Amino acid sequence: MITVALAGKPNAGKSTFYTAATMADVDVANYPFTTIDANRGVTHVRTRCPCLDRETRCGNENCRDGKRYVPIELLDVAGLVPGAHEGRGLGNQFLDELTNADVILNVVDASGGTNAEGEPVPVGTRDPLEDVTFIEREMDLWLAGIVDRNWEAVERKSRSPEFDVDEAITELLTGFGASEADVAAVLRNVEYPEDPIAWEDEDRERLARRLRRRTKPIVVVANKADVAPPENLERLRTETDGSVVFATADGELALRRAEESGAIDYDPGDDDFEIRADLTDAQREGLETVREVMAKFDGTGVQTALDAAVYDRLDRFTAYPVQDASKWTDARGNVLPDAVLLSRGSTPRDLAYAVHTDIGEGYLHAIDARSNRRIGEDHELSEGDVVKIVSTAGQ
Ligand SMILES: Nc1nc2c(ncn2[C@@H]2O[C@H](COP(=O)(O)OP(=O)(O)O)[C@@H](O)[C@H]2O)c(=O)[nH]1
Ligand SMILES: [Mg+2]
Repeated sequence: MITVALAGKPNAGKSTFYTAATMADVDVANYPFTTIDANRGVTHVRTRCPCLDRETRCGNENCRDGKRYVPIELLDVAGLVPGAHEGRGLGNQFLDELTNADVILNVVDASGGTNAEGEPVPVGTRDPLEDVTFIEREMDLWLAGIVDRNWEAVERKSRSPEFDVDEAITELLTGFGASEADVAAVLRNVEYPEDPIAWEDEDRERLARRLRRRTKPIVVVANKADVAPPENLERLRTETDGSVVFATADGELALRRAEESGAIDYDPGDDDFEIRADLTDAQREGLETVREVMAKFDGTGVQTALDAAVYDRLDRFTAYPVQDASKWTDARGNVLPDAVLLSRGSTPRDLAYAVHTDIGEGYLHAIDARSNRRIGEDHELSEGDVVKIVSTAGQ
């Protein structure tokens, strides 16, 4: 399963985001290091269900009226403070936790109401752009540290006649969780000395920075947008690469709780909601405040951030394996039973492997269940494809 990790300094709103997205109970409090152990939970990305192209909705538990929710894993790591890569504030433990993530949501306090350490200060005091860059810097330095600490081993190996510098670096970095393809792609684009002994700190840092960008892409979540001064919003919009998502994590949490209690109709990612039960004036007022924020930012931003991480940053798309190409069902008659997140460029055989190794190994051919035509071996699948896989392994 794809893993998205929440990173950020204490009090940025990570646990609030996590709780809202997973509706699990974790501590949400106004002091640093509330979250000591990494929390792992299931949340979803949202997409358009192919059942919208049929006469009736599929009825899958992850489909609400054609809004399809595809499970992913969400990780809530405790707050990072400047100097984390040197172990400050339990930094190493938290950074190690990020090793398991495919993509990072960098949650920043857009209101500027917390200092570098995450302690409350008057709103507008802290420049949120500093929160954006410090997380990247901490991650880069942390990875550079890993390379540094293992460099002696590379130097030792260089005395052997079969030594190959690319191979040695690949070995070092795959140990950290990078794939060989990632390391190869990074090495292709940097200049570096053949002899490991000639490497400078600068060479190692450059390597680490490039690899971090490739293996841990980041989406910036400008949280607390509900109380952020307009000039902060403007700066975040113009001075990041435009990929920032404005959010109100506690607005989302309020909606999820109201939805759970039956007070409102709301599906995560909607840009509005409907009140359906009698509420106290205070409850109604609270929800109306959230509604105003949603109108400004096209929703609470929580679902948008998750979708941006998986569909944009990781460049995934959703494909739907079925057994019956005309009914779009599995053997038990469930319509569109599974949704699989694949990397851009994936073929029907890749989908088969994603369903099950045996299905992949026994792959014979595939049928596009929309057109009922056979799909070529090299055909690249795309968002919303419904595919019947024919395999010797059955399905
Ligand atoms: N105004 C506002 N406050 C928020 C928002 N999200 C979280 N908070 C508050 O910020 C504080 C810290 O939140 P928490 O989730 O514990 O932060 P963490 O340390 O990053 O996990 C809590 O008081 C939250 O209620 C938001 O979107 N808007
Ligand atoms: Mg927390």
